[in-house]
Amino acid sequence: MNRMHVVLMSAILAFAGPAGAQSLEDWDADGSGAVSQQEWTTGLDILGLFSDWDADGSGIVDEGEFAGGLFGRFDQDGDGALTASEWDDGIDAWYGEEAVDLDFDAWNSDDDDMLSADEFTDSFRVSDLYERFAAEANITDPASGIGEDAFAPALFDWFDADDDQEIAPGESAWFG
Ligand SMILES: [Ca+2]
Ligand SMILES: [Ca+2]
Ligand SMILES: [Ca+2]
Ligand SMILES: [Ca+2]
Repeated sequence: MNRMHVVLMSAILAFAGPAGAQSLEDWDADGSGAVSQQEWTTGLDILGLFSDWDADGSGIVDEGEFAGGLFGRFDQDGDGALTASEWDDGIDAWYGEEAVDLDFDAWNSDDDDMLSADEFTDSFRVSDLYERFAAEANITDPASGIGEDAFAPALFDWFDADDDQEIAPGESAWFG
C-alpha cells in the first residue's frame, strides 16, 4: 500500500467515525477480493482500534475494556447509549442471530429505554460473551486480557468463521 492510499484510507476512516462501517475493498490492499491476516492487521492499525479499546493505556485490553470497545461499535449513532435495536443488531452481528439468547430488559437495569455504557459493561461481564470470544479467538489466558500483539489476530480468528485464513465478503459483520 502506498502512502497516498494510507492517507486516503485514514481520511475515510476518520470521516466514518467510531462506529462507521469499514469497506472490505479499502482493506483488501492486493485486490484479491478478501482480507488476509496481514491486511486485517494493517486495517486495524490505521483505525487505531487497539489504543482506542485499551482505555487505560496499559497495553492490555481486559474484559471491561473489551465491553467498552464493543459498546462503541454497537452505538451506531454515536450518542453514547444503545437503543434495544442497536444492542440487538450489535449482538447479532458479532455473535450470530441464533447463538445468543439475551434479554434487553435484563441488561437495562434502570428500566429506561436505553443501555448506558455502565449497564452494558456490567451485564457483559456477568454474561459469557467475553469467554466465548476468547475461546473462539484462541486467547489462552482471557483473564489476563488481550495484549497488543494478540489483539488483531484474535479479532481475525473471530471473524474468519470458516478458518480459511481470509475474511471474505459477507463473512464478517465488520464490513457492513
Ligand atoms: Ca487496558
Ligand atoms: Ca446510540
Ligand atoms: Ca438504561
Ligand atoms: Ca474465511
